[in-house]
Amino acid sequence: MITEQAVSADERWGTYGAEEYADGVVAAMKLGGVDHLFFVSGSEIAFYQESIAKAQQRGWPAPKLYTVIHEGAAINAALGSAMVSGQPAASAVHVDVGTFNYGGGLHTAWRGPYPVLVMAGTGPRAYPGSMPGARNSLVQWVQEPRDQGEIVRQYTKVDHRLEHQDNPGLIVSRLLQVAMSEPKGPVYLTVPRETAMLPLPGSLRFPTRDDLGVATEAWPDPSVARRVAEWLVKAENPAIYPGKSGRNPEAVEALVQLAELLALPVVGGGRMDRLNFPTTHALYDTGPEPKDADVLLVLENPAPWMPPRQAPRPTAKIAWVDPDPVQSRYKTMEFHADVWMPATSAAALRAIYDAATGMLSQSDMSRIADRRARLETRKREIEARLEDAGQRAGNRRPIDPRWVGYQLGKIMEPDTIVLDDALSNSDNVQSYHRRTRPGTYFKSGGSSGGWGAGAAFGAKLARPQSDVILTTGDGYLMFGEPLAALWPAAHYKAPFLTVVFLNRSYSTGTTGLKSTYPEGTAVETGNSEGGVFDPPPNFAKLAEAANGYGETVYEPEEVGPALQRGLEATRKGSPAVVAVWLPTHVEEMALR
Ligand SMILES: Cc1ncc(C[n+]2csc(CCOP(=O)(O)OP(=O)(O)O)c2C)c(N)n1
Ligand SMILES: [Mg+2]
Repeated sequence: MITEQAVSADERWGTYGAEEYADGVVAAMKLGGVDHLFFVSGSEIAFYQESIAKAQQRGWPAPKLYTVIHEGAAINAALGSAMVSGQPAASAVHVDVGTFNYGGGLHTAWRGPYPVLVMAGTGPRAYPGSMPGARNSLVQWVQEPRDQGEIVRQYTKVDHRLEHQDNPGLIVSRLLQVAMSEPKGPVYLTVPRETAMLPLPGSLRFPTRDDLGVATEAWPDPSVARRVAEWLVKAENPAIYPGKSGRNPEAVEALVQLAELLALPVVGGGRMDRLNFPTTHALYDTGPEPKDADVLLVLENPAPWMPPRQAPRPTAKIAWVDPDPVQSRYKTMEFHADVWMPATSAAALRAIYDAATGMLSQSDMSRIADRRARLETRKREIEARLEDAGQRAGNRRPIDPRWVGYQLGKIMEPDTIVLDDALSNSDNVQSYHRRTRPGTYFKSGGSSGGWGAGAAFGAKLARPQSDVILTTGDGYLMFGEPLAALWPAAHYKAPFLTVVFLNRSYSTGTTGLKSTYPEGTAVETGNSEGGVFDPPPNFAKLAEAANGYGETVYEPEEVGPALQRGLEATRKGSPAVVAVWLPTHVEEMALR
């Protein structure tokens, strides 16, 4: 028996029921804000099941454990839950092999970035019979890597292997503290079975995440905020380029305030990974190209323009806001800024706003009023053009992908959450979704295909009262083991609608091939092997295989009704997949 004194303890810490180390791990997770643990079975991680079952019976704190059937879906579900709730989520999988199956989800967690606790068991190494949890299967000699943390080290803020001298509650709280402090990001914990099963005397004293304390937001130097405010106030052609700032709803509010005060257009599209600004607002997406702007404010956007073609003029003033100063998580960076503001967007925007309010002269205000009127007119023109293009798209046979975006816009409620993995069709989704509320539009934040279905499941768990719609390329959907996300969505009644742009091809292997080798043999001979998968898998049947609702749509007039049927199915509790049959990228190139 390990006495309480044997585990590090401080009198200020709370005492929680715990009979073995695993109970401390589980309790600290829940007390640290983790409601959802996405679990993929393994012989080394039965302690999570046992500990959570025990906690449920005894009324001890524990996250809810969800059975997920592939590790990629599990980690992406954790990302989806965390991005919607603003709280951490967790996943637990089998040893090194389960960790490998996290796959591209680890990249997404890091690049997103998402505050998630990513866990795995690790092969027991105690001599058989020598202690609880010791080796009892031949496979355990096979699954002991030299250093399991090394697999994920480039993609996490910190990693740790739980050991006997650790206080398990403290370690989990510490990991969650790190994950949740800016710049946020994933943390990795491996738990050897012998350690998980170390006995405790019925209770454990440890600090929660909040006892340790999550760092407050970094606030910019007021003199720097004043300098940026001066540039923006005096600018002729300013613009704001947000990327992920909307991950914090308060940053959306602060951006609206500043943009309205100075009539600053907010540029959308591109790397906009969150709803950063209401898309129906007159200042949304009416802004200049970076090369035409004289003052540019960049918010948590790793690469806002393509150099050198789109780069701002050398005389332009650039202010760049990011909680990770000079974006140190990205290696090669030729972007320069006149000031780098190491702050969160909400804090920087408020500071710039406060500084700007006190410095507006009469002539500034009249210049700003003129710009506001100009941008309002431009917005009305853009909206009219999009509406016209959307309606005209409905006349085309085969189905025009724009028509799918246009019809989707018609079935969404103001609080509908859109997860956008639509790749080459993302513009068609963004043009019509008309999202205005923070937390209603998400892209993955990374570049790994396969995020969408798992993330949509996690998002629905985190916000069950909202419809959740995943818009996805057919290729990206398949990267995400969709069966593994749809099955738990059906099982746990956390349904979402998947809208598949079924163009039976990858833009990378078709239009991308053509732009890489415009005069090449592959294009000349019409050889698109590697880029086209036609006839495609039957996605409607895939939905049925996961106990959900599915259909494939071939005619333009069927798109709207089919999307509506899919949404109705989700409202009745079933995940739904509506695949819209489109020309392949090769056929589409010939049509245009
Ligand atoms: C895991 C993973 N594999 C490969 C890629 C490379 N990739 C980027 S875009 C793309 C095409 C995706 O195809 P699809 O989802 O059908 O979208 P479409 O190009 O048709 O719009 C691919 C393969 C990736 N980003 N992630
Ligand atoms: Mg495709």
